[in-house]
Amino acid sequence: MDDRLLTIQDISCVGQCSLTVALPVISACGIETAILPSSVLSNHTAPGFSGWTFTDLTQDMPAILDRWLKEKISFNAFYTGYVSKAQIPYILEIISKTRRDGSLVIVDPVMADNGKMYAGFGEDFPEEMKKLVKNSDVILPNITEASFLLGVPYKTEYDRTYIEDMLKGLYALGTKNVVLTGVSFEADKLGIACYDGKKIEYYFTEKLPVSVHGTGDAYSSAFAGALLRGKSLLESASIAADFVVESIKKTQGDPDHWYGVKFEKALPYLISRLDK
Ligand code: PXL
Repeated sequence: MDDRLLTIQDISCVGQCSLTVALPVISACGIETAILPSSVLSNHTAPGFSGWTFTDLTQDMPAILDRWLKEKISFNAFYTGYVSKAQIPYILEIISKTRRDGSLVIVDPVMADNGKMYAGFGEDFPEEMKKLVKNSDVILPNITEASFLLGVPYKTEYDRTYIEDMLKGLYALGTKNVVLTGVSFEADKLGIACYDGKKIEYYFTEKLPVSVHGTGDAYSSAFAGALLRGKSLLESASIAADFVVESIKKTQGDPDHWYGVKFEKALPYLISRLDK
């Protein structure tokens, strides 16, 4: 049976994040991508837009699962992103009832960045997210999300001990692999740290002097695509980091494109890396 991945996250109609990134990126990797929209927003909630519409789709989840079970639909990979607290029990049920043997569960615990929770996420969200983390094969938090999951202070200046304690703390939540994003020990380098319970590995790229919204979703989507294409954890994490750098380079210098990354222009690069 061919791979079939299910990604569960919101549709932000405009703004280049979540499903409007995951669907094209993972499909471009050659992987069949099914979607379960968690909510529909007119645009994302990050700074820049003055407001947004929000339609919660939790109530559709049981009926959709019911249909899928009647149709005998199954998945060998799951990738979850921006979801609400109330959706986590449904997501766990969907995974347990539609998973094929040996399926892969990738959890991006989307909730926060730059030391702050995103609009609409309560302080009790990390506790619920830990249930999804516990049932995952890989988690992809940024440092802010890791600090909320672990209840440790968020720092912008840190050393290896801070990062490596985080990796070990996250692993202890029950996941099998941790990929911590946004790690930087030198001003001009940005990267990731991976931990599989045995060894810690790092990968760094050049640090571009901009911060663009939606790079986390581009990262996790490319990571999921690469992992399903058979790349190792570190290779997938590295390819995804290079893809994000390429996407940011394609976006730089266009002030009209302040809301997200032009990842489309970097898809040929991503595909060429996967074919190597
Ligand atoms: O990229 C994370 C994300 C996803 N979805 C919505 C968001 C954000 C971050 O702000 O607002 C709706």
